[in-house]
Amino acid sequence: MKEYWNEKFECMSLREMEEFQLQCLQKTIDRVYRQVPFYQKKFDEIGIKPEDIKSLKDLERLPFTVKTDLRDNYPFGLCAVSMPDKVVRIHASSGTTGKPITGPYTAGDMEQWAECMARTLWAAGVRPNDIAQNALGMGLFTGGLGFLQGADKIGCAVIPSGAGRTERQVMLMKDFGTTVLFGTPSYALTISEKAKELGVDARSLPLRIGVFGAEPWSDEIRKEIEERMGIKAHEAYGLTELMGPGVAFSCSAYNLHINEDHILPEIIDPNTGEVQPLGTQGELILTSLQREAMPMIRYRTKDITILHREKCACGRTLVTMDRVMRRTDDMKIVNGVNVFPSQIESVIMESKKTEPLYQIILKKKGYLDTMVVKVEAKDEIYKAGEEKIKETEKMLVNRIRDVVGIGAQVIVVPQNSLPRSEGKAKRLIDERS
Ligand code: DLL
Repeated sequence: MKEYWNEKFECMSLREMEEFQLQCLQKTIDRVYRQVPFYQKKFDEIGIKPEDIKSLKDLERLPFTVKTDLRDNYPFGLCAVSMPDKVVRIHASSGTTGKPITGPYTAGDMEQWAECMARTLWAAGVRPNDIAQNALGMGLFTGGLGFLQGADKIGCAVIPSGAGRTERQVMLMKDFGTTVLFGTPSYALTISEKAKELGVDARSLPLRIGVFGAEPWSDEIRKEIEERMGIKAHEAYGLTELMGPGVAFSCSAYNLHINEDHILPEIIDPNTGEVQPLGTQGELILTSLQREAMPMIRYRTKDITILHREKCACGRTLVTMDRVMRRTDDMKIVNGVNVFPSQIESVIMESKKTEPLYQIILKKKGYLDTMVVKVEAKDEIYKAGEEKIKETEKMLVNRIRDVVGIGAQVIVVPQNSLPRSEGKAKRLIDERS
C-alpha cells in the first residue's frame, strides 16, 4: 500500500513547491482584491495592487488579518464567493466576544479539506480496513466533521461517537473493535481512565492509533497516552479560520508537517510584526493558498511556534512546525473549547445582580478541565439570602453555557471578598499545569 496519501505534494522539491505557492498566492490575492471589499480597502490604503505580488517575499508587504477583522465583518463579510449559492457548509468557533468566528466552505473547499485530513490520517497510519471512533465534537466545531471528511476519503469505517458519554465510548471501543481513536488529548486520557475504572484494559483492545488535537499537549502527555492505551498517538493542528484541522499533521517521526501547498506559513515577532527566519520562535501567520469561500491573508493565529525545513525521516519535504504550547492572547482552551475571559465578563456585565468583579479559576479534575467562576453579588442580592444567591448562580451558569458553550461552576460571593488588584487585574487563574 502507498506510503503517502499524496506523494506529489507531500514530497515536492522546495523549488517546485515555491513555484506552486506563488501561482496560488497570486490567484488568491487577485480574487480577494476583487471580491472582498475589506481586503480591497486594506490593500488600497497601502497602495498595493494584486499585480505587485511578484514573489513569495512580496507577501510580507501585505497587512495582517486579525480575529477582530472577522468579528467586524461577521458573519459573511469576508466571503469571496456569493453566499449562500456557492457555500455548502458553515462551521464556527468562539470569537473574543459573544459572536462566533465563521468558517464557510464551497464544495471545492470541502474537497481540499478532505484531502488535507486524508493526508493527516494516512500519515498517522490509518488505512481503509480500520475502524475509527470519532470522539471529537460533531457540530459547529470543525474537529468532528473535519476528521470525518478525511476518514471517509480513506474509506475506513467511522463510528461517529462524538465527544462525551465516556462510559459508552469505552463500550463501543470494546464491542466494535475500534482500531483508531480521534479526540482531544485530554479526552483520550479521560477515556483511558474510565476504561481502567470499568476494568477494561485499553492495551489489550484492538486500538492501535490515536489522532488528537485542538489543544496544547506535551510530549510527556503523548507518551502517557501511548503507554496507557498501547497506541501511537498522532497529532492534528488547525483552526476554524483556516479550514479547521488539516493545517498540520504529525508523521511517523512525530514531526508536524504543514500542508504548505494549501496554507503558507510565516513566523513573526508578535511585538514588532517583523518576519523571522526559520528556526526562530514567534507567532504563526497563515495565508490560504487555495481556499475559495473565505481565504485568509496573513492571518495572525496567536499561536507561538518555530518553523523548520530539515530533512525528515518520513521522507516528506513539507515544512514542519513545533508543537504549539502557548498563545499570545488570553484565550484558554477548556476541554477543547476556546474560552475567552471576555466572554465570561460579558455575561457578568449584563447581569443586574452582580458586580463587575469576578475571578475565573481553571482546574484539572482527573484529566478533564473544570472552570469555576467566582463573582461578587450586589449587596441587596447577597443579603436577600440563600435562595436568591442560588437563583443568581443558576442564571449565570445557564448564560455561560449559552455564550461560551461549556458548563461552569458559579460561586456567588459577598462584596469585597475577591482580591483587589494593584495594577493589572489578574482575573484568570489557571491552575491546570
Ligand atoms: O481546534 C481545529 C482542530 C480540531 C484542530 C481538531 C485539531 C483537531 P479552533 O476551535 O478554531 O479549531 O481552535 C484553534 O486551537 O489556534 C490553537 O491555539 C489550538 N490548537 C488546535 N490544534 C492544536 C494542537 C480547532 N494540535 C486553536 N496543539 C488554535 C495545540 C492546538 N493547540
